Amino acid sequence: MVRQLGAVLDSPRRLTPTHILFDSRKLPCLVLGFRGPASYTGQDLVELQLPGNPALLDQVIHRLIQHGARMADAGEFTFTAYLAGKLDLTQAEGIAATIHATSQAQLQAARLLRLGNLGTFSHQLVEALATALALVEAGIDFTDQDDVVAITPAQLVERLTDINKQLKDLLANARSWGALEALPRVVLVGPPSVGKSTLFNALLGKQRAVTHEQAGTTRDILAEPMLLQRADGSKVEVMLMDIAGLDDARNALDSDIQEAARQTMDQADVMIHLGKCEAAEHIIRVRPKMDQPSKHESAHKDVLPISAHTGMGLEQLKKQILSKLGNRGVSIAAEKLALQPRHELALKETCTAIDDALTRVLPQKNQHALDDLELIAGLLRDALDHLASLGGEMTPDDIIGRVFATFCVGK
Ligand SMILES: Nc1nc2c(ncn2[C@@H]2O[C@H](COP(=O)(O)OP(=O)(O)OP(=O)(O)O)[C@@H](O)[C@H]2O)c(=O)[nH]1
Ligand SMILES: [Mg+2]
Repeated sequence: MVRQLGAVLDSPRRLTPTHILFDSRKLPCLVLGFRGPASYTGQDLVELQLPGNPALLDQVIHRLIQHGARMADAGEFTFTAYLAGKLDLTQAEGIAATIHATSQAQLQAARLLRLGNLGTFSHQLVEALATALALVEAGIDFTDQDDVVAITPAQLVERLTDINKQLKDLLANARSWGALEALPRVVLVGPPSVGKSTLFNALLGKQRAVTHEQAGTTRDILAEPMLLQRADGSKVEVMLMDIAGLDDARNALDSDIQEAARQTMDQADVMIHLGKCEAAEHIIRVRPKMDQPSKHESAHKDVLPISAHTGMGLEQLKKQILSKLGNRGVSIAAEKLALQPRHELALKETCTAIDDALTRVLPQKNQHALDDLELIAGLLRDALDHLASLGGEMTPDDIIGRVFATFCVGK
């Protein structure tokens, strides 16, 4: 087997069919080799592709461990790739965020991190800031040669202002990761059996909730991300929620179920009400099951007639949800960076340190040479430390540890 693996590395990136001998049974196996440094971690890598039976995989892993292999730690593959310079810290965070993403918006934001958008941005500014610092430090070394000025105060102001503007623009234009986690909630509300869960499924386009003619089918809170398309083609994501029908509680279980339903209603950004209710700013009133011969003559003009069975009125309902949401939906169309708290902190601290340096340099703007060189250099070094911690060019070990601790085993 080991000899075979060596051969696989000689013709990398090609699937080689083989088998593993297991207690005289032959287990089919495809082997894929990656010769370092052209691999994920930069090392020589061999991937085994086996029939996806968990018990079988356990046996193979056990056998490999008996022959000297070991399990990877959480995030070890990506950490090794990071150490080999294959990706920067923000890209590693993008991979962790992809693994944990629960919505389209999070997947999209994770993709931008993974592609290195934030890393490339910070790397360019690290270069610019390091150059400015080097020029200031050159002044410290040549203080006795008055006519030699590595950088004039005016030039330094210009460079620092430019860097600060780029940082502040990014902070102003990016959104925070927390906003992605808190998708606006659109809650389906009404009496039992009115058709909430059927509408939930119809809006999602999949059978997510159990539906039944019997009242009291839904007992728990169901939540599922839903994509809506605006008139301009951009997409927004909301969390669609289905709850138990509102009813009088007959026992302790009922009252817990009703309490959970009411709490969910309290947190709703938009409510779709399928029963009788008072009008309110965030409520869309619908009249369900319009495909059935109706007992009532016609619905009130503010009540949208729909049928989850035929799809009638559902497009109008989606439009109404969008208009009630205004700009609260989480947009996923824009190639907009989302910043995790660590990123925001590092960017803000960089700005603060540069602002402090500028406060020192600005009054000297018309001078030929800089005063307070050591102090200014110190502030710029602070700024550089914060900025370089973003991509991991200079990062205390505890930050690196925290980033990789969020991975699951084997990634
Ligand atoms: N004809 C017709 N029947 C519908 C429609 N929507 C739901 N139903 C039926 O109404 C019954 C109740 O539907 P559910 O979606 O389970 O109702 P619910 O409001 O979620 O009920 P609870 O979870 O018990 O509160 C089921 O038999 C559905 O098939 C519709 O648009 N047209
Ligand atoms: Mg239901």
